[in-house]
Amino acid sequence: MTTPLTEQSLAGLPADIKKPGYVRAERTRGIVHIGPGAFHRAHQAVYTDMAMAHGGNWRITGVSMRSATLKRKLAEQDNLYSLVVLDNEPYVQVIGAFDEVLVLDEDRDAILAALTDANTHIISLTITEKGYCLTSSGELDTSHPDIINDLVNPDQPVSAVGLIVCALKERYESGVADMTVISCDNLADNGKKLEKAVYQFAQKLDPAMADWIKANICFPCTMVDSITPATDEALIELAAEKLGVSDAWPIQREAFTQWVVEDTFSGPRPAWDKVGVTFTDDVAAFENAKLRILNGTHSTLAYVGTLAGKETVFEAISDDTLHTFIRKLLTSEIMPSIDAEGVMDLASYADDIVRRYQNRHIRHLLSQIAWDGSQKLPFRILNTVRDNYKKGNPVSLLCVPIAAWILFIAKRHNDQEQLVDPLADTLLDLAAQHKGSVTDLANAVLNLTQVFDELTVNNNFKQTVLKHVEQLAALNNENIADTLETL
Ligand code: CS2
Repeated sequence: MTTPLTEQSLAGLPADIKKPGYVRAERTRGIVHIGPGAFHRAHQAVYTDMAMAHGGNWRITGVSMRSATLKRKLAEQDNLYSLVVLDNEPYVQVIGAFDEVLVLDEDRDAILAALTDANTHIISLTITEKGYCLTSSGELDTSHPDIINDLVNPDQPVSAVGLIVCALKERYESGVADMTVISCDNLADNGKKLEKAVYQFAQKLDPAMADWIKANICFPCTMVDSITPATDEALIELAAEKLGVSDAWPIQREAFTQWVVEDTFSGPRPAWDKVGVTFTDDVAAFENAKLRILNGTHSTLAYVGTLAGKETVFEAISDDTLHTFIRKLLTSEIMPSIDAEGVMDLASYADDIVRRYQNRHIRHLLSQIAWDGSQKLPFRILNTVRDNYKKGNPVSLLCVPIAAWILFIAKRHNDQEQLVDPLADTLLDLAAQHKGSVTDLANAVLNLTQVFDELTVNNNFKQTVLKHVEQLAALNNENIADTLETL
């Protein structure tokens, strides 16, 4: 067994490995991050690590809502881990920002203490779309079991919203509003949605507290971006080879990274502005462009690419017809839906994104992106469909990923493979009921208001999706890609 990555082994790492630019022991916690998965550790934690070289106590306590694996693995290596950047000029950087990882089931008291600590000035989140417990119209879902639980037991929260309100209650009682809550998930208007969910939750407990939160606490909107495939064995081996010591949970990502944050804070923040974070008054254009251009085409590649027999983003985008389809979808239906005049050049932004998909060093599994379709597609595709209807623009190509998602559900059911989605039970039940007819299945899925909201009664939308479902269902893997040429 090789020596693990620890404080002790840090000094002896090869010279080309980047290390924290500060003395870890001298810095204390300033951030509690809920959901310290690969994306957070490859993105916000890296910015924070680099910002600490400019000063400040901004170590991060991670709060895992479920799994204890990360806590165990990082604890054995003094909460250090390595970031492996896979691009034309690869490099490895050891990140020291974490001070510990806590797990909700095991460390409730320590988590509440960290959240209410006077030195914690930022609560940030990467909990994915489903973690916000919102209805399809963006309200707090008070029928969600976690929210029901937390409203009855507000001191024993199991939801992120419940945890945040616990932390803010302490600030409300002390009257010190020096805390900012930052959503870093791929949701349109993420800060506003979180603020509303927190407000609606707090209002049910104590309206005066809810009003205080609204008046005093900032929830900036953000756009986060960096392609971060899940950690696998190959990465663990590569990290060990580069480091000369073993890292039980390294992370990987492309060199490109972007973080745009609304410049509204109710307390101090790390020197993020010195390490590449963009602060702006208006994040909406950035957010819309990223969600629709990147995440929208990512999900399209995930479902259409899987039907066409591809395994990774690189494989899918290397297929000429898939590539051409993505370009057509971007120029004729996605880009015209975004109002970014004076903020960014959408055409070159989209070109750069397609180029990022062509990074041969990154093995980003389509199956990873295909997770949670019922939660992702509303932000990535359906909002674009809605805007196109409003503007009188076409929606036909946008209906292809929706059709492909429905066929993907049918395929998972037929192949008896797991469907990772909070609505998996409902979706697989529908697939079982309509096993003989994808048209019937599509009709049933398109009636789910929790996904499609008012589009469930839009006949034109439904007919267009149905047409694509029938067309794509009639094909086998090889000619799915070819058929896209005819759409
Ligand atoms: C991806 C995103 O897994 C997914 O659904 O579309 O995680 C994507 O890689 C990031 O948003 C890129 O910033």
